[in-house]
Amino acid sequence: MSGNVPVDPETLARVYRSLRLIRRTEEEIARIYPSDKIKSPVHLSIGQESVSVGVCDVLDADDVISATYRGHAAYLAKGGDLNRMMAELYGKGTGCAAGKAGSMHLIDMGANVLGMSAVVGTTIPVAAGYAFALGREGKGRIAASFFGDGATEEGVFSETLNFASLHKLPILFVCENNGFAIHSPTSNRWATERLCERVRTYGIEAKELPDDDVFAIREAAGHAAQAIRGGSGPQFIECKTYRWREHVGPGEDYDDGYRTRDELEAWQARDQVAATGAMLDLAERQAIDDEVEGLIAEAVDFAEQSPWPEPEELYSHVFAD
Ligand SMILES: Cc1ncc(C[n+]2csc(CCOP(=O)(O)OP(=O)(O)O)c2C)c(N)n1
Repeated sequence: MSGNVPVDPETLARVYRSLRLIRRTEEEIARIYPSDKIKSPVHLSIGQESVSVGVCDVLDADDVISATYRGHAAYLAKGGDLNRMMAELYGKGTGCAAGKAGSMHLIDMGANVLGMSAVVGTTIPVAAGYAFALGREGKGRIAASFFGDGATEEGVFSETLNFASLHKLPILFVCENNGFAIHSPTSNRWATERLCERVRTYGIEAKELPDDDVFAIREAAGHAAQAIRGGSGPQFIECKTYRWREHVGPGEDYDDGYRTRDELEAWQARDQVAATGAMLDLAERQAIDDEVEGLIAEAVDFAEQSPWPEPEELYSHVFAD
């Protein structure tokens, strides 16, 4: 790993467990996907896990997050229920959205994970609205909103930054800059790469992290969260990261001509799951790996054994009760 952030053994084990759970869950999703048991498109975060894990590790249980259709990592890092996530991907009635929404629309309000959306940028103002309510509540809770580099091109991104700064909302904006919106690199889409500079014009402190070092992300998020709790208003971090798999689906796309395998290999060489695992004592690491495999096997079994939604469920959740 590139960072030199000191870390205590408990944090290391907790961070590794979270990274490993997300990586192995998504690898299992990719393995199952061709069987057609998973009924929704999947946008995998493999390679990007450290952003969700580094940020969520400094949040409290009653803090709130929003994320996107590429949301397995944030959902799990915040403590979303794995069984109900897997059942949701299978379209089963026990899923976290009752089997009606699939991978792109995960939600677990018990873990303070707000509903995700397939529509780029839309969960940013939702998180700000929630942060507005948290500010009025006055209990020191904060919101964190995860989104991709592509989402920063949506008008609602700028509108939300302005509103959040004006009203000093308790919100941490987290841009997962994986360099691409589907197949378009930021260099083809952005007049300048200086995203943080643009954000600062709204009066928001912004920090750019050059790579996906999980402990550097965790440290930056920790400082930002502390400032927000102290009344600073919104904070912004941009984390450079890399999506290892195709935009949507379980496979790779290095033959599509928009990026090279060399680029991937540079990121894989600093894989945060492997790097944090290598810092652990072998027996402790094995115990975590075994626990993670058990949880994933249980979740797959739960999804497979769960019933389909009842036909009469079709009309529930359409309007608020
Ligand atoms: C409003 C809107 N415009 C376009 C799309 C099509 N679309 C789906 S994903 C995507 C790319 C978004 O890229 P980014 O925000 O960087 O997130 P990433 O997929 O890299 O995680 C686009 C353009 C959409 N879903 N919603």
